Amino acid sequence: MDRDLSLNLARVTEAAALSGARFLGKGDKNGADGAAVDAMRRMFDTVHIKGRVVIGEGEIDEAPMLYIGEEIGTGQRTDDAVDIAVDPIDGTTAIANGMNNAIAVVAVAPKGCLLHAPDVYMKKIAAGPKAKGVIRLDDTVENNIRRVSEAIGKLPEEMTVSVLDRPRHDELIKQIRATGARIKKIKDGDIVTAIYTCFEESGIDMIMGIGGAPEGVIAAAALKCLGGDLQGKLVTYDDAQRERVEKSKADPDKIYTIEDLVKGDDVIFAATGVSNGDLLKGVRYMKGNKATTQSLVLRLPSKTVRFIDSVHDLNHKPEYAK
Ligand code: VTB
Ligand code: MG
Ligand code: MG
Repeated sequence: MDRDLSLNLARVTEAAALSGARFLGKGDKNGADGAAVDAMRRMFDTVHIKGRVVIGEGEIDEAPMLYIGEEIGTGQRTDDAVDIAVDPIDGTTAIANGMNNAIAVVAVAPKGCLLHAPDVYMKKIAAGPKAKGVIRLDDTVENNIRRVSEAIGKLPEEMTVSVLDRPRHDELIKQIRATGARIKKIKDGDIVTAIYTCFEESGIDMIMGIGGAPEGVIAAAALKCLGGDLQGKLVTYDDAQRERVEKSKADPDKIYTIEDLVKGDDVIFAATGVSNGDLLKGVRYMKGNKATTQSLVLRLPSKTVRFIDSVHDLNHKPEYAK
């Protein structure tokens, strides 16, 4: 893929963040999502790719934009036939409640390289580069923590495992505690939290537990660029979810490695903070009708980790001005 696509993807996530951030603390989850989707879609219309959404806002009948299968981009560079995974806001509940860790995010890879994960759940385990190759979803929590502990040179007591704060994780939390490892519960945002495992200064060494399956593929794209590791297995709780898995080509029994989730040697990932997080600052509105954003852009072929700080003059971008 054209490496200059990176900057355009940053524009796409910046647009979603600038629009979604207006809703911080407003108690309007759907409003935030709608604004971010709309802004992301409009910015994609200016990008010279021939893209297809493989992970998006839902099926065609339930999502007006960025639905699965939607053709995206100007189509001008047909050599760049790409698959696109989007989450215009991961953390809409966080935005609605004025809480941390919401991001706007996209991952783009050559056609056929991203797992077309159905909108169900995924049991996940992820860790940073030093622990690459030692995590195994089919092994016990205790064994995984022990192996990661040895790989990263920290005692379990010195490690922090991040887990989504959900009743379904009560047993997992007990098992993690039994190893001595510390736990950081998160309300939302398991994409950005998986990314934290690749930045030692974040203090997060692993993530474990069940989150969204689409989020698992997007996180895998980032972790592959960052040299980290992730495995996932689909989880369903009701018939509707089982039907979605059946309709997809995904295998409900397979443990997907990071290479299965994101195939090949080319992927570009971009994320912009919507609300503040430990890696990316959220959108800030400044006097003089300006706003700042902070984005992370990753490109697998070069392994470049790029942070982009932008100041947006909203006088020149009336669509984001209030
Ligand atoms: C997680 C979380 C996401 O969905 O993937 C979660 O990281 C899973 O769904 O930020 P439940 O909320 O039903 O547990 C999100 O909260 C939203 O996409
Ligand atoms: Mg999400
Ligand atoms: Mg979302």
